[in-house]
Amino acid sequence: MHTSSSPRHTLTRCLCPVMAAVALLLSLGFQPMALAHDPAAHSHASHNTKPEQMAWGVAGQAKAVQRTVSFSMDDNMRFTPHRLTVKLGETLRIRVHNKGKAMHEFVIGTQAENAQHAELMVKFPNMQHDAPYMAHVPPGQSADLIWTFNRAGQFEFACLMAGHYQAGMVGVIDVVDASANASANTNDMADGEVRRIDKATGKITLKHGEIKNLDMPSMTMVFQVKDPSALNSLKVGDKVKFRAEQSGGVYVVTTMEIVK
Ligand SMILES: [Cu+2]
Repeated sequence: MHTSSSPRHTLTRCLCPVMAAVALLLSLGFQPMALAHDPAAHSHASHNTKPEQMAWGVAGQAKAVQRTVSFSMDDNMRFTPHRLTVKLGETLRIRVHNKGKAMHEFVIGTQAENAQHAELMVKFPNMQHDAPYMAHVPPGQSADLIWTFNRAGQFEFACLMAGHYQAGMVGVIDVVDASANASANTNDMADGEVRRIDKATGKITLKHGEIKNLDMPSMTMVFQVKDPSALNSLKVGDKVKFRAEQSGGVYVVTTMEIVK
């Protein structure tokens, strides 16, 4: 385990002396345009002096690690555990062990990004990628990732080896903004009455009162439910308090409780 910190941390990942020199010059303030290189000849992510902000967080530094979480991967195409909850802003060391006889990997991303990437891996099974949010782990070996979860939301970790994602080798990461939840309990809960429940698609129809945080007046409408298992304890006619957010053009119920 190395404990070097940035900007050298990113340089140590780089095996290409040209790009290492470029990265060093950049870190000293040189302008990138003054240096010619062929970007196609290199993988991208590990060559930046500053880690790239992704929708699901940013590469973390060893000295910032707050806790270590461990996962195992196996040839049944499963991660154990398959769920991870993180506080917004936390930096984790993610230790991944491959118990199987096949190559597996652990790639953090949005659901959309992983699904698209998984499809490409089926089409081009020999593609190799390298980025700070992924680890390729040969059979019997372990690898570490250090990641800072500085974006709230629901993300995935997935194995994108050809066919593995499609076989269900995927898990869920919830990055929770504790301050947002605290305020949800006081101000931002709207009143609703359940009109329709669709467990198959994880949707609920609510006749609701004003939703202040969305600036939306009373109406009856369909919401996506962030945790569809919440629908199991509901029935039509139940009165609820809920919080809804807009996410990618969809209205999502993020918190919901039954009012007695
Ligand atoms: Cu796999």
